[in-house]
Amino acid sequence: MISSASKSIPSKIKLSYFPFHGRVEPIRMLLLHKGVEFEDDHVDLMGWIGGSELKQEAEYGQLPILEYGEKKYVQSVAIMRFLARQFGYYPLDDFEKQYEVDNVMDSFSDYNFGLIKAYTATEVKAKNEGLKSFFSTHSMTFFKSWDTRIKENGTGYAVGDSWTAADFSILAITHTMYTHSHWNHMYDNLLDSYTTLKDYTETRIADFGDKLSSRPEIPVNFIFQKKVEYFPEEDKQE
Ligand SMILES: N[C@@H](CCC(=O)N[C@@H](CS)C(=O)NCC(=O)O)C(=O)O
Repeated sequence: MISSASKSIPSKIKLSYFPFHGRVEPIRMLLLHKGVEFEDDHVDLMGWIGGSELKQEAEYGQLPILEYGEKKYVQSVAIMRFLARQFGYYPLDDFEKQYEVDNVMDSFSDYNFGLIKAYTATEVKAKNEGLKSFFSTHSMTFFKSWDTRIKENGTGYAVGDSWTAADFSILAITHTMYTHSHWNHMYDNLLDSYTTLKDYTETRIADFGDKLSSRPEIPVNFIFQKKVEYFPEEDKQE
């Protein structure tokens, strides 16, 4: 059992980010799982690019921004750790377990970097190569590692025997395989080779009840705002 640092929850919690999963989905999941009321503020991307007031004011000129009581917090992983400590999802006095949780939180960022790299190619053939590599190699590498971790931990959680920030980091990715296959058919059956990870995802997501499924759907990232297809015909051309 992991104890939390503080029980006092401010009346104002506002999480500002663009209207997609991106870096913020584990943070949203943590707050939803805990049942903490927060404003899920979806910032207009075009306004932001146009130099909105929020962009001018944001430390480092980036999102996400968490308003927590009177203070604003930035840097998604630092925010995640801050909230995890507050709400009992971070092992406060066990250095070894802290390392394990941090390891998985960092792997979430690396997974996402691969996604961005694959989708930012503009030329079709290059994008096809990127997509294939993202789904067949990059994703599999991370799924295999998470599958092994969960199997070896043997408790149904990523670290220790209860929910930690590591679980939200993994589930923010694997839950997508179930919810977004209509956006991108390449998500279909992607978890099938990793049965521990698949079972874990289904079990842990069930713990949320309807907290996740009752939200309005948002895309995985800005590139997924419309259906993304792999173009096999283009791939055949030299
Ligand atoms: N290390 C930062 C990176 C933040 C970041 O790159 N945010 C992107 C969105 S994912 C952003 O604000 N892009 C718009 C901009 O830089 O103007 C974090 O993890 O919060």
